[in-house]
Amino acid sequence: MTTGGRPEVTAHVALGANLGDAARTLRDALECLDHTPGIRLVKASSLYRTAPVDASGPDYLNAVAEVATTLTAPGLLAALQAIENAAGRQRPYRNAPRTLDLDLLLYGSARIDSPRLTVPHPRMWQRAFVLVPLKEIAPEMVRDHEPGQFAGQVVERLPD
Ligand code: PH2
Ligand code: MG
Ligand code: MG
Repeated sequence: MTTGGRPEVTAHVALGANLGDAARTLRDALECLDHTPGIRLVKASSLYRTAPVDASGPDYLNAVAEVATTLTAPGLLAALQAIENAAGRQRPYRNAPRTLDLDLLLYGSARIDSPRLTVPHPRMWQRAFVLVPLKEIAPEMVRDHEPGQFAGQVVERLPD
């Protein structure tokens, strides 16, 4: 909690990349998050190599971060998009291979359904590439959604 300002909210962010040096990009993005005013990195999962889901192209590297933020949810979304853009993110078509994808999964206990932002992320509970790293850092969040049910989705933890 900071004195005087907005109280901190715990939020969870999914990181993904499958173009370029994905490991470097994800590590840089974690650092960038921590250096963004109003965002403090609390925990980061390991990196995971994952097979593309509903997408073509190379395998992804994925991770999940827990942050504490004094930004509003739209403010946090804007900060995530700025970091994506700085990493050279292009959007030629839906689910195209990308240098960096930062998705807001959870913003405290908020439920948000606006044209630009849906929280909790509507597809997170079907995606082992989100739930396996989320379970590593916040097992209580996935208690009712065992990643074991995603037998067909290949997720391999990389050594640190
Ligand atoms: N992101 C997608 C679509 N498919 N598959 C994997 N393995 N990892 C991702 O991050 C991912 C995906 C859309 O954002
Ligand atoms: Mg995504
Ligand atoms: Mg995205």
